[in-house]
Amino acid sequence: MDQPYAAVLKDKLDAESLARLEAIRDPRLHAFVADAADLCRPDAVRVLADGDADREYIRRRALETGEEAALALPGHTVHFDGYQDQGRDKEVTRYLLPQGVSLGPNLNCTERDAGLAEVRGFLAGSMRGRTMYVAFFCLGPTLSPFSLSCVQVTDSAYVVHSEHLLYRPGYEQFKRLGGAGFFRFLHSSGKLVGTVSAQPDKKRIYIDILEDMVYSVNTQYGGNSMGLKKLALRLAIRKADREGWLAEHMFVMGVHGPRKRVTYFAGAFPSACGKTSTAMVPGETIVGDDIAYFRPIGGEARCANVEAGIFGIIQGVREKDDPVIWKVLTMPGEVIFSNVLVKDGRPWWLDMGHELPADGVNFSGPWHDGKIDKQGVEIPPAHKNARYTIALASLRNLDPRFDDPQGVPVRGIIYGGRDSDTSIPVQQSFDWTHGVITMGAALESETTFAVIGAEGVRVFCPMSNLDFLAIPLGRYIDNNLRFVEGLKRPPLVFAVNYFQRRKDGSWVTGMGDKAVWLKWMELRVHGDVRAIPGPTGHLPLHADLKKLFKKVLAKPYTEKQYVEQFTIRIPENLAKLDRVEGIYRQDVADTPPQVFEALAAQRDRLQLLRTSKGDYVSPLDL
Ligand code: SPV
Ligand code: MN
Repeated sequence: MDQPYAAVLKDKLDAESLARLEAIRDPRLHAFVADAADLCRPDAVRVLADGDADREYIRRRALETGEEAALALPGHTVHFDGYQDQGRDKEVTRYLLPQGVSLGPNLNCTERDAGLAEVRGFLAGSMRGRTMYVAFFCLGPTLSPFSLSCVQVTDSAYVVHSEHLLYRPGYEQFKRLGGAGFFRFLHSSGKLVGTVSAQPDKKRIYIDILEDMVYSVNTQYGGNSMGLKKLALRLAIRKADREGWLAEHMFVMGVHGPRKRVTYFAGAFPSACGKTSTAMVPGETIVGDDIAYFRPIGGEARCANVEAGIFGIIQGVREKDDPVIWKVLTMPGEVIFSNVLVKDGRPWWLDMGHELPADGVNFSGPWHDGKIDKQGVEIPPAHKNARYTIALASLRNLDPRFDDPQGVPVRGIIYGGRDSDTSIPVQQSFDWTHGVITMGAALESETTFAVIGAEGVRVFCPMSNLDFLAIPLGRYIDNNLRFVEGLKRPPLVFAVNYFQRRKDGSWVTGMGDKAVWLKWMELRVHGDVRAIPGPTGHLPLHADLKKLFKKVLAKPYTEKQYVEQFTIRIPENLAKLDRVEGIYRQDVADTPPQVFEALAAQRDRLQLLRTSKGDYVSPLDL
């Protein structure tokens, strides 16, 4: 080990940890760990290897530090984040911008030197009295073209425990490859009251794009503290841009068609808009629910789940609608519940299909019905963004190819947002470019609780990935457009909308109907059903949906329902085109010209149809 690091590390590491670090022959890694220790001043540094002993050690530490508490069922624990730390915090998540680099006005940036000084100032001495853990992971399957090495340094056993469930082990990979282009994450809990941040105003998540490194401090919420999740996605988007692949906010799943056919789809939905529940639709198989990398391999679009677990929203998980998850959450096995209500050692969450206790412990501390916070706002029994963390291995619907080093071949991409009044439940684009632009780049969605801020506001949400973009938006769209160059068979592109409402606010489609849309898309991939060309894409035929509703859900599906759901709302669609085009014209200097062309062509088709058929056009009149 190089001399300058040796002194710092020898002082803090026991012999085993030192040997483990030295076994990775990469001076950048040694420098990173030494710098973190020197800056944060932990009492001890523990370097973790792959394997059960260290996993068990971390589980124990999370209980000893009080970051997690045991629940009644074996393997179940609960973790609470601070009252103001219940979701990703966009405002304080920033790119450190080196001189001369611009990421466009859609991305939150801060000048690099000032940002580094600020965040390192908050980190200085922040681990006194604690142990600093050094943990190694692999994003994507190991020994695969998708593999990406990451090292997480943190003083939170909860963070490491979560990552043990959510990611593949990476220590052996580091030993084999050295760091080779690895990502580094430094998280410190900061000053605490109990187990949550004492200084929420000093919460910072700063992404150093020059160094492939992220700093996070004074936060516990997983989406802010776990480097491997959305912070790694940001770095991966930059790496993908450099290397010619894609890093997306997408689930991956196998949809099961006729004669045992399995067709793989990837789908981008904003947070809390049905991504996990789509990937978990009964009868299908899940590869992943949140982040996927895409590579062209052998002339095919292939993709891999970056993760090995689920950090899922627990609100609304019910025995009847989500039998697979329900079972995992109610049987012994390793589960971390976060920000639920706990009463008598049992976790309770919103909309679980059971009446909740009138008191217990939640993210506000001891809680009782009617408890109000400092602003006089009533505190719900559990937070809407309460979550469960589990390994995918605990799911009985796990797709057998989930760990395939070559990924799975993707035949369809699905874009979906929370849209109460504009788009129809399912449609297929005319081609890749039309889909990427009018369904992906033009995606809008109403905001949810997954991000701190107001809910229900319609926002621009390209590819459901805007929150994580780390390159200028136009460039990212261009990468998506060009991804299929040279592919023998580009995936088909679809758009879905589960959130259409009537004027009185009631839902137009049923919660479980997505199972039918998936089967229809699967049949379209193989050319097994016809479709009706409309102004915004190809629509399903009533007869095909009717058959599928009967077969998949044993439900009738009337022509009246079909007409209500699939009527093209021309004024709403035109207004959306105006909004989206306005954003690209005003804010996105590097918008590829195809975007304007595709939006204009869509406008022309809608206007032409309006001239002959009026504002609202039934699919039967197309
Ligand atoms: C999301 O919000 O999209 C999530 C959870 O998947 S988080 O880790 O907060 O990003
Ligand atoms: Mn997500």
